[in-house]
Amino acid sequence: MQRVIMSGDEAVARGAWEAGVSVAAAYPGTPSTEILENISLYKDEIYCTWANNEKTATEIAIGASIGGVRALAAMKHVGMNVASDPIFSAAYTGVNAGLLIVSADDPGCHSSQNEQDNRLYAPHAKLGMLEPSDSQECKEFTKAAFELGEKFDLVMLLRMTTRVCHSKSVVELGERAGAPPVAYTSKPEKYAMLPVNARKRHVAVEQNLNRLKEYAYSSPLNRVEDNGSSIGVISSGISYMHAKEAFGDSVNYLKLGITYPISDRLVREFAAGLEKVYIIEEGEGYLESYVKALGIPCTGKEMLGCQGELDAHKIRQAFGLEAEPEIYEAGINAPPRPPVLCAGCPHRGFYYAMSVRKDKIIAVGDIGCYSLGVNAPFYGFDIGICMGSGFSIPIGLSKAAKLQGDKRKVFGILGDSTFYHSGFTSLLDAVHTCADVCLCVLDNSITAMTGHQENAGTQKDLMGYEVPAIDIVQMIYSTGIDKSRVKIVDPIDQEQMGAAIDEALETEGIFVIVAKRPCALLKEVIKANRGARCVIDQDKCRGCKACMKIACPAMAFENKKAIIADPASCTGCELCAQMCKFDAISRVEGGR
Ligand SMILES: Cc1ncc(C[n+]2csc(CCOP(=O)(O)OP(=O)(O)O)c2C)c(N)n1
Ligand code: SF4
Ligand code: SF4
Repeated sequence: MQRVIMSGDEAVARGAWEAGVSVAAAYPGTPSTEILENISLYKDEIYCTWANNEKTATEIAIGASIGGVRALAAMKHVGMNVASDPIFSAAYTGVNAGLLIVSADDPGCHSSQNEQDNRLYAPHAKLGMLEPSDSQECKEFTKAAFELGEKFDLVMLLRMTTRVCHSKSVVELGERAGAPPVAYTSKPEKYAMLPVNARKRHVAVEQNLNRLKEYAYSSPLNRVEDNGSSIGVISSGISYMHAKEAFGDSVNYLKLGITYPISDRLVREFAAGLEKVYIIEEGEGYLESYVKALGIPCTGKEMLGCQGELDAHKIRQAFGLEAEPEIYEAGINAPPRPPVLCAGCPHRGFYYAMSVRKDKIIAVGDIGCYSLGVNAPFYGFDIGICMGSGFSIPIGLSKAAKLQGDKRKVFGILGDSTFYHSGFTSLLDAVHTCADVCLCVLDNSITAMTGHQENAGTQKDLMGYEVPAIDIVQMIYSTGIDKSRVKIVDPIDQEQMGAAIDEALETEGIFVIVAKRPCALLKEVIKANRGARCVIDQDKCRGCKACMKIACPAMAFENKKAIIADPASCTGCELCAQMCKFDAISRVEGGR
């Protein structure tokens, strides 16, 4: 038996391969991204793709499942909101071959706009749910999810969290097996969710969940650890690991692997005779509400709260256990390092041009590397809610501004991947509503924030094959918008960038700016740049700090002069050079 160290995400990918999955789709999002990246290593056996959003990813997987092959769709927690429309109805249809939705939640908002707990989706959408605690379980539970989903005709949810996705632990590898493809046969009564069929399927899914609940009582995915204590802990996922670290063998455990539906019988038998039941869970009081609804007194959320990540330290403090090891002190004292736009980032040029015209603009942002423009020194936008909203919130905002006599123009800002994800439909609304807005696509030719995933605009797909690149400018023109209202500019070139914003400010009605320049970290960009960088002539520098206004992390101010403190990260983009009135900054080719 081969044993390797894998992250949870890698182990899910391996589990999918061992389970015989044939189709996998996802939209990237931390902490789920590496699942599809690793599935692509099996591209000879698994067709995999970055879909344009989580809804289409899920629908691709639904199609494959109905078509008779095992399929998986992976996403971060907020992605499940986008995918929830097909998920709620697919739950009624059930599956032909297994269908697994993987949700990677982000307690503590390490890289997310909220910390929603997607366990709540399972009862709401009527999905069978498994929650792994480590990498081995990630692999095994992925395989089990396909078996259980097929056995009970249920769509399954594998619910993970950041620490499960990204922690590494030992995994025993297996072989690729899984069920052979099931032939597709026409069954509209099962798969066409018109009211007449949906009513019957609602009955079926309830029955199927009850069958899974029966099974859960004796399933090896749930585990009781009897340490002879009068205190029992009920937990699941990473919280079980934290509970073990905090309580050790001083309590009994009910570790739930199947967290929807939960076996009442199992919980009742575990709790019987115990003096105290603690529910240790991160996020919402999901297990606690369930256990309390069974009439079993228990304690959890009142001690732990529902915000932020859980850890053994928090549990020890909440339950008055012995002092924590010193390692926590070290963690607490680590200095914060807020993320910044990279040296040479094209978004910096856009935000600088916006910042000098700030008084005339109300700006709405979105989610991507360009979100970092919200911080000092640019304070590039005030509002940022969810993907795609950067183009639709301005519609309502501009109507409100007009009603109140606010003369500022409302700008919307989003990136290329976000435009494909849901920004385009928002643009359609802007055109349809004759909105008086300027919508800006910061097209850096890649999905940068999540680690350079291909998207509909790239000529390569996830598997490395050549595919047609879908042109954003043509998409914009396809709305019928007058071409004179669309400006395509290089955001680093301040003359072009500034002129486009000025024109937008002078134009009544819709205006679109495509600020197009590839991400500075793209391999092709780095290669084409051939080590070019900028240098600052110290004799010419007057120490006026004009170049510091762009906050490039490659620059510093020392001894009353600007310097390129980190020449290795300088890309020679020359944005700083455009700031200098004294010609002190110049680009040198092949400077490294
Ligand atoms: C619904 C949803 N799905 C996924 C994410 C994760 N996510 C955040 S930013 C981003 C990519 C943005 O790419 P792009 O719009 O091209 O901007 P860039 O980072 O390249 O500047 C993704 C996938 C999210 N926050 N919300
Ligand atoms: S990864 Fe690319 S787009 Fe993101 S901040 Fe860095 S240079 Fe800018
Ligand atoms: S040229 Fe100037 S702005 Fe561009 S990366 Fe180098 S130091 Fe930063």
